[in-house]
Amino acid sequence: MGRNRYHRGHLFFALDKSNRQWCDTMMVHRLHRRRSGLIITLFSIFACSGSADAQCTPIQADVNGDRTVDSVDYAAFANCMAGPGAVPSPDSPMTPQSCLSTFDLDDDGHVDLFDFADFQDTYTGPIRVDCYNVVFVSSQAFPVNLGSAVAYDQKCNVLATTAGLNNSTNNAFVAWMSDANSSAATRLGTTARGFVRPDSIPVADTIQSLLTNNGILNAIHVNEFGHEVGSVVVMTGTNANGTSSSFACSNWTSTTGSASVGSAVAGPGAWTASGLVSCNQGPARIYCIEKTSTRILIPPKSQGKIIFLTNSLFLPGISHTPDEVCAGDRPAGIGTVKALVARTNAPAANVLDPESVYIRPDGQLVGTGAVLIAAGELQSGIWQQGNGSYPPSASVWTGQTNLTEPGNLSSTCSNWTSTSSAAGVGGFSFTTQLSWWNGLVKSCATAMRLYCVEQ
Ligand SMILES: [Ca+2]
Ligand SMILES: [Ca+2]
Repeated sequence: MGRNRYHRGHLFFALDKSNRQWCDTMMVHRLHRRRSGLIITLFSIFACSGSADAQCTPIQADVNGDRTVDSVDYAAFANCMAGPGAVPSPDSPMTPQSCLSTFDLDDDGHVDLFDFADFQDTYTGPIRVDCYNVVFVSSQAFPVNLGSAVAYDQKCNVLATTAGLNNSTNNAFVAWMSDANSSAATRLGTTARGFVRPDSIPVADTIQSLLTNNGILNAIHVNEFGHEVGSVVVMTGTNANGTSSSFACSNWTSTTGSASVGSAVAGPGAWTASGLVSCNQGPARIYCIEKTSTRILIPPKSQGKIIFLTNSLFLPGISHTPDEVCAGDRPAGIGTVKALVARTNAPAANVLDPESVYIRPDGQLVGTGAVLIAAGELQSGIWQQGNGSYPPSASVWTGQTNLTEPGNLSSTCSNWTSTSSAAGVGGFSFTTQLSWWNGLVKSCATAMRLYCVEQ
């Protein structure tokens, strides 16, 4: 574990445009803290750059060496804090010396509230963006005829550099664009792992989870600055498995024909391949993906009630009720679950608690009960089955266009008892937008999945 000890009594100062914000913040703060002392000591710029791992440098207050400063480190800090003028007397495994070397951030020989202020400034949370591969939607739209898929890589790298996300050689990113000569997956390579949004939200750990298992943890609807872009169409020319689709505006040379696109608010499969658009619709946004980090991403898990998709398909009128199908497909260790469907005598909202938080089996936040009841935009979609798998695209029975009113005989396929009713209401599991609930109308003779919620 490298420790970020700075050089005392020497004046080092340099600016490095590739530095991440946390470096800059830390430097400014140290300058400020030292103005009240006898000398102003600047820590070496080598704390922020100059090594092969320049994008994920050690931080002094990182006691467990995982390069993040988070609640684990805070617990150790609290154990060390003895107050002004006192030598730390921590519980094991910390020692007075390890407390001082890790948490005496202003080097005055004790761990006190001044160090706590410094500690807060270095706090990164469990996902430190500069330690992982960043994935974003371009803030700008680009012409569909730049000449090749590869030509968009440079656009991504310019955006990433401007946003302070790129490496020192400004080539860490590839555009998620494919054509007959180059696929996005090939340019991404096979060794990269740990993909996160610029706002520290996890997307996927491995390329396999991204492209093979459809395990998209959160949709990629933020740009390189971490700002929301909403429900935008993103041109890709790329299939769900990362290979080249047949539709790519004539290898990105023409404004005629059509192109495969993804949806920035979508998860499994549809994030890269949700449909086709005409190339004559003009410039479009692109996804950009960093490829240099090989750090394992362990996504933080939220606490809450489980909400999941059935892996079984439910056919109205067949022997099981929606609740029985949900019970049969619930994750191990989960107690009572109910189907999130409208019934003729009850709205779907009756099985939700507005005060509760709902999470997928993988621990990713879906939303509060209040947000779900309002059919609001989800933090992440309900696109994981109770058994942990992520179906690429799933249609789901819901029974009403909103969650606050009972269904009627038609919208609920006769309260889920008849395949002969004309058509019922359902949604698409792959999106975080309202169509997760009411995006489709289907013949009641259709077998589809169900959303299920822990009670
Ligand atoms: Ca840590
Ligand atoms: Ca101190």
